[in-house]
Amino acid sequence: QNKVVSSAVRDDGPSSSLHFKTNAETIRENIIHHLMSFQGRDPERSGAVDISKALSYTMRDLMVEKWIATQKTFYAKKKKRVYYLSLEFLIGRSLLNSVINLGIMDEVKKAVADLGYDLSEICDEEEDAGLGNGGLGRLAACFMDSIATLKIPAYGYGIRYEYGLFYQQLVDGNQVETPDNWLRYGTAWAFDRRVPVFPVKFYGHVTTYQDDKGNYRAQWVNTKDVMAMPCDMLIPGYRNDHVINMRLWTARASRELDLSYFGQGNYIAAVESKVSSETISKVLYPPDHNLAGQELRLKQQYFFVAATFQDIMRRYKKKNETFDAFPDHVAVQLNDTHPAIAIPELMRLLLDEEGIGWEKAWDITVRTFAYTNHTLMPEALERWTVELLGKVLPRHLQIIYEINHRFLETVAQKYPNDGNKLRKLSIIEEDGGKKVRMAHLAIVGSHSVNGVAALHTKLLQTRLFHDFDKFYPGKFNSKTNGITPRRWLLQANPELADLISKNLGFAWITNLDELRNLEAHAGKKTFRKRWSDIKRANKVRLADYIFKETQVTVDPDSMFDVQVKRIHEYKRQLLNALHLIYLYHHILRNPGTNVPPRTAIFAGKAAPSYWRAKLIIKLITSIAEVVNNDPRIANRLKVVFLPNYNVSQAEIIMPAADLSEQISTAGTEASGTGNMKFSLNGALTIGTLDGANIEIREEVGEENFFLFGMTAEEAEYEKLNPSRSPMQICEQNRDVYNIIESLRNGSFARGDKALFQPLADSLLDQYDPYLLMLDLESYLNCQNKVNEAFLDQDNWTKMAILNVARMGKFSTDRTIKEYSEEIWGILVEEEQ
Ligand code: 4GP
Repeated sequence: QNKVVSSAVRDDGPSSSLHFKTNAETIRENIIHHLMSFQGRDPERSGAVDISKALSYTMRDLMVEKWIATQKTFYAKKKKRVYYLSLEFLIGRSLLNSVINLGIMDEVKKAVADLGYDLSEICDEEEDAGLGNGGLGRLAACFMDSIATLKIPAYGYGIRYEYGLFYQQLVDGNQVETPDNWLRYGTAWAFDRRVPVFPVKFYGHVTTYQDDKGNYRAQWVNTKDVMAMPCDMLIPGYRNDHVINMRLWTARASRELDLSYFGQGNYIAAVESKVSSETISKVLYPPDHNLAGQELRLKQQYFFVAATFQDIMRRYKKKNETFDAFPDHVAVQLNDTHPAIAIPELMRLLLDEEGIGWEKAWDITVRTFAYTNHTLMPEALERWTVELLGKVLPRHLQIIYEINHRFLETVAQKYPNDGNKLRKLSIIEEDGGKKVRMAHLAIVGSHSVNGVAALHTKLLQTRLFHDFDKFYPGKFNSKTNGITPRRWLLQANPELADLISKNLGFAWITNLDELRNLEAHAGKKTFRKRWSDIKRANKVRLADYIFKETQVTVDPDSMFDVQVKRIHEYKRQLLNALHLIYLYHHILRNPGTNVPPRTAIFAGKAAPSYWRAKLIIKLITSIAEVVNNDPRIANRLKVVFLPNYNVSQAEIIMPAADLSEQISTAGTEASGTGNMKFSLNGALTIGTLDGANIEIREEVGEENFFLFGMTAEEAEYEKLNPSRSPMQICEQNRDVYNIIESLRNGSFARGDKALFQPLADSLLDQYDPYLLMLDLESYLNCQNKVNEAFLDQDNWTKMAILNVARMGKFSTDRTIKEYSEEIWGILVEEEQ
């Protein structure tokens, strides 16, 4: 039976609750109360689903009291507040996390056991809240946990999508998307509220009028309005009685049914108008790193920004008469450019609603905003056509033009007669139809711009935003990402967390640097034995899961070689696949080889319109079909693709991995956070010098990291001055030739030669932007080293322990402290 969480979650009793006494008895009573009063269920006839919901409500009750108390402290202390604006929060499940953070594990387990259930079974009933695509959304969720744990007065703001990221099925090895109807049975975690409800305007046009002081003011009129209704999700800090919330907005029609249509007897038109307003919060856009340029996406962005700012203003005005102190009380962090329309929105509120002059309004605005960039992919840089922006948000377009005009004046002062500079820095792109560059708007309108790992920030400063870095010295800064150790070790890997706590105490949970003390244990044989037993148990758990999901049997004693993340060419799942083909050929040719048995595990979603990424999935599942069914391989190589990767699946995968594949082309992955999750759970990394891999390697030591491939500088140079063409590499290396040939001769496509031809073509293309062929030999050699190292299991375990011991830096507690002190101007109180 899976143990849900360690007894090592402190046993010094429940953290103090304010009202409701938390012992197993009262928890059980509350579960029964919820079952009957809210769910209308007979406790004797209810099942795990009902109990799961009733327990969630019980946890929520506990959190509400703490949340109210927390909010009061914010008001009482007149604290500066942080607003984290994000179109995505990839939360996953909340039940187990709240039990852990509230510090009542033993009581809850007992209460549930008294009702005849095991807590893990109850937790498995919960649907994932998949309100994000990948790294950017998951980072936001980890941030919320750290913000609550560090008691920073902050709120997350976003959209309560009715449908999260699509559900991925594999049909004949191909990705098929179905809607993720996560709210089908309701969720206990979201408080739908009736107040405050705010109108959000769209379309219309701008007029001017003279105000009572004789000044001309703009007025946005004849708009179509949609109402924003708040829904709060509570986030408990780790055992500190502190509970914050994310406020997610739902779109509602401003009038239930449009009476003008209704009066004309046109009932259908009346309903249509309601449906169209409410579409705004229906569904999360699935392409990550990509811009759709669609009107609905722009409306989603403005919808949540406009509602959020009405909420911010409401709160600010309760305590302040003027706006002079606004930036001293409000910090707004923009999670990528998705909420960047907030910059002209705050200007609009200050100018048009509050009657403040431009200079002052602009000063307030810039001091309020900070912007985080999450990707170097050029296709991810959001640009809205002037036509679309002017149609949907006419007043904002005027303001953006004025911001740009004033900004370009300052540029011209610094670089007189340099039209090229103006063109490069301008917020408006002129070539090929006018577009608003949201990244430029975000940089100009913020006092801080940060990248998410050291290399990423450097590349922003030297490549993507070089001219801006020169123009605004000191505005760019780096904040290396992290992960929350509560979810990604304490919750996901309870046995390992237990072992660590038994040897080091509990301090690591909120001070991850404490893990350093594990180094002293790496040399002890009994400790290593216990460590590897735990790893094996986690692998058995994953093997069972794999069987359940794919009906493939895998050997827990084989090397679990894992690549899980969104499917993207730059992340190079294809490179991994090429190695598996090599390994397959190698074992066939050398039946006596001593390469250790390996299980290659993949998971990840491709954007529905990204056909090449989908073809890569098809290739992996096709390799799996051939390899897994070839008796000559005798189980020495297995390949699996787990469908529907999500947070809960990651929680099973991470603790079971031996090898973590972080193999993006150097200079393309901004940071990565999966790399941190693996390493914190004792997997060794095979990786390139990209994103946070570089910093992970620095921390864990180069001898505990399998490095291959070019540096970002080399990759950049090779793109312009290739040292060898892919064709030459193919001709010079027999193994490589055989790999490519097998893509072309239909070996993995039931004889269909055309199926994977596009992949072979891209590999042999002189201009492959991801340089797979140039890194392939180095990757294959490095995988050989991995094989050798894995044969010495005891030493492998030692390296794994050192990896975990040195991961302290990658806690989001550290990341959030840096944001807080260096960007938001809020000192984090040390409590321990
Ligand atoms: C991701 C980046 O690709 C990843 O490297 C980074 O770790 C993560 O953000 C968090 O900063 N970007 C996205 C995106 O998910 O949609 O742009």
